[in-house]
Amino acid sequence: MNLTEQLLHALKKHGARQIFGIPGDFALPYFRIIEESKILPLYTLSHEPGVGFAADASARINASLGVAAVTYGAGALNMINSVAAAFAEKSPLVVLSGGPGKGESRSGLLLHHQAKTLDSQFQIFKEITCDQVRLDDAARAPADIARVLANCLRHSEPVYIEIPRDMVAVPCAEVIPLAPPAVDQDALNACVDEILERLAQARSPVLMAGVEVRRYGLEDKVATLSRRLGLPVVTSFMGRGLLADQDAPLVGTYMGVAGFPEVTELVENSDSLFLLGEIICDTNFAVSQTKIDMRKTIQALNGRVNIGYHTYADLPLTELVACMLARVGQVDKAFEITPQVFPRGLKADAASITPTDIATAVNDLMAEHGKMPIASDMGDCLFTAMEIAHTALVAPGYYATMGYGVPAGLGLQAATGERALILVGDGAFQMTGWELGNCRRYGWDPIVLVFNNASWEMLRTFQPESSFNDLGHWGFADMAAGLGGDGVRVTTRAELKAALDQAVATRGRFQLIDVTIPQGVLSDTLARFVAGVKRLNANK
Ligand code: S1T
Ligand code: MG
Repeated sequence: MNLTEQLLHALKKHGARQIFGIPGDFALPYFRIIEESKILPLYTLSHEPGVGFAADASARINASLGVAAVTYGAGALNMINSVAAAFAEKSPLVVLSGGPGKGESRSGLLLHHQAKTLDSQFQIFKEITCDQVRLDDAARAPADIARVLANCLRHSEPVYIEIPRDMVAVPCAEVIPLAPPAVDQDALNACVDEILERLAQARSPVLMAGVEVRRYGLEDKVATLSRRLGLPVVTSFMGRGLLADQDAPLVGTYMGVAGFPEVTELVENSDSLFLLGEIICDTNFAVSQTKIDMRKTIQALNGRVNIGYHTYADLPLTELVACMLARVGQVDKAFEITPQVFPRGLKADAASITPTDIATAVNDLMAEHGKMPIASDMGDCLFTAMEIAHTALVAPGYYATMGYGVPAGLGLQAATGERALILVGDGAFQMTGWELGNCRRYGWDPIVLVFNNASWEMLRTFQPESSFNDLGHWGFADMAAGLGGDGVRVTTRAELKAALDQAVATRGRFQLIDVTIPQGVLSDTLARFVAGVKRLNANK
């Protein structure tokens, strides 16, 4: 077998289920092998940021590797932001890039797509990946690929694999996956003893499930652990959607001053907050009413456990959860929680539409037709998602890049076969919404809700005096047919309900609902967030 085929088999063995990509002349040779070998299905999209976002979403929704295949230079460097988002949010994304062959650097000519040096791209990707390799030696390639893919899964962070175009068809041995490193059982048991003791002594312990719980495929185990320990569970803003399909005592999403009061009170009054796989970042904790004393928390992240002022190193989350589960017996504790209540019963009248009306309409829709997984972009649409009943959600809740929503919804349907509900603002749709034009080729049919307030509204809330936030109204509904879908513009709540009913009844074509939202009208959640941030800033 050749080097590319061995790489593809290795990707599949490590959990990859499809590849998203855009070729170029440095990539044509390996793309041909991808297509002809049929080892993994290939979906080409229209712009590399979308390729990265779709591959990232496929990794998150399946808790496995996502694969983004691009050409050298113009392709790979065009995807930097998507890979940075995956790195920041611990998504195991594999970047495959074509590259110049060995002899090409000796021509004495500068190569097209070359930035500074031929090695610049490799160096740039070092900053946003946990491991990298250039496959320029077939003898070393199997071990290099095994190491890089093992690190991608172990750290749940992107990796970079450059395939020189003169190496793609070179004979190559099989890639043997590496066994995970041994864990110090004494340290693991001591750590679990200490955690269980702290939780048992606490008056009001709370478990906050973070993204690593999903990345390592631990949601069902964590749900069981929380029931056995009698721990109410919350998620952070970034962790929204976690445990949605599990039997867990899930209270809701913590957003400090912007969140639901009963969740804020539970978290900020806890005397033992167990942060399981949670990234300690500003979008998750900056809006705390009372500064959470991180020293009183138990933090398990990145293979380390911090308790008070000491750290247990090299304890993978998977091992920690398994060891705790083995200790907590077989019986669930009986205890009550007050789960977050979500808006229901949209008045289908002639009133204009607010983002919270959209959440209400979606809650009604899911109550009638069943849950849909959601892909959300950054903007008020993501704050509105906090008002939608718990369901699987992929969104850039920490790195906060725009452009994620539509490609991520396509990646979600490619990876699971499930129809996605996509939430996206008009500004973000201008960036990557056109990827919808690829749905027809692949039979994808998401329902797309465009929050069209003709504005970069999140920015206007913080700087209302700037007119550059005015975008003017784009008629996205009119553009849908040309892209192979159906589009409708709605301006009243009655029209919104009718459009959603029509969309859910129509399969095989994407359904775009261009929702006109009066400028300055925010979701209840974003309004609380903005007021809270302004209040916190005023008190600094
Ligand atoms: N460019 C990219 C790729 N991502 C970003 N997050 C930004 C710029 C900055 C930015 C925001 S929110 C926002 C911008 C430009 C406006 C979003 O507009 P739209 O999609 O219409 O949503 P809404 O009207 O609901 O705000 C964040 C704060 O950095
Ligand atoms: Mg907008």
